[in-house]
Amino acid sequence: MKLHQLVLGMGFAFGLMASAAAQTTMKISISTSQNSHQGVAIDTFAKEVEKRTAGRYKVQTFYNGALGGERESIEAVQLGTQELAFSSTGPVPNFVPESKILDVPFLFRDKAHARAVLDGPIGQELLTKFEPKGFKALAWAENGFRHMTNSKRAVNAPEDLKGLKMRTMENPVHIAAYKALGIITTPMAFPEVFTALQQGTVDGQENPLSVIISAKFDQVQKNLSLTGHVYSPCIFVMNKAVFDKLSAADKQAFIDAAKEGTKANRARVDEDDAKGVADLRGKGMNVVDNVDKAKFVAALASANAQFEKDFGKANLDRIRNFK
Ligand code: EAX
Repeated sequence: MKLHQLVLGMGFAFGLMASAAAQTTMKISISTSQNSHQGVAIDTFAKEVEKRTAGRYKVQTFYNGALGGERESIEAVQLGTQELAFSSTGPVPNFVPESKILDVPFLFRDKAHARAVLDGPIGQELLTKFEPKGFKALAWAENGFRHMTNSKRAVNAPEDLKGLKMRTMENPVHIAAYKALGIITTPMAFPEVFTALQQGTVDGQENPLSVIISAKFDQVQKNLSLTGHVYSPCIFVMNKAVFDKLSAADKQAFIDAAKEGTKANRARVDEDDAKGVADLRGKGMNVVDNVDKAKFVAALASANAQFEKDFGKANLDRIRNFK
């Protein structure tokens, strides 16, 4: 072997080693700020992926809808222009219709119930429904229970909602239910909501305390009612082709990293729920904390009858009765 062949050969071998050790960078995005329950979810995920793959994979984190709203991010993941996204289920039915059942109002009793369903067989089975659509759903996480805010009046009962123009997520289940409550629904992507509230394009919106606080909606909304009308799940989604190319061990690393992200996310939602009302009162919001939920449930009777038709009463009962 001539010297130049040896050098070439060594160079080739070295190149292979270098590429095996090379770092692959992926992107993940959220629509809320870094200092939020979604921020801790993706920051924890990124840190855990890096740790669990010995730095071979790095996850770059984007906040505040910097890569687009939730629908755009999920679409980018489906197309593969973005590897990962963390999103509420708001726009998910447009991609995976089976997820709709989770967006039914007053379906879950409390966070413990919702988390148990999502971590149990029902939630795990729903994760698999993402696969034929080009996603690997890594884990469920959450926004928490949604409450209503508006700039017009204190909302104590459904009759106070009549004629209020409220921004909703781009979610067919929410839209049908809120219409039944008398709300004038205006679906809109999250990054546009603050300005829409500020300019009065809409009177109100609904989101969990975690979102209301991190998005500073108290600056543009006077009234908060603790309606807790619907649980808002979130999900870690990954492009399926990208996931499928990982080694078995790396696949597990990504799933475990998402589970760690979920733990941090839920802990932060609990913290925000514990101190959120006092915090928002301190910032000048008028908070109605004794909403008559039975009246809201009653006002949703016709919408619920439709949901039972669409999703199957047995499927809804399976979730309602899950212990
Ligand atoms: O995921 O669009 C919404 O209201 C969501 O709750 C928000 O983007 C956080």
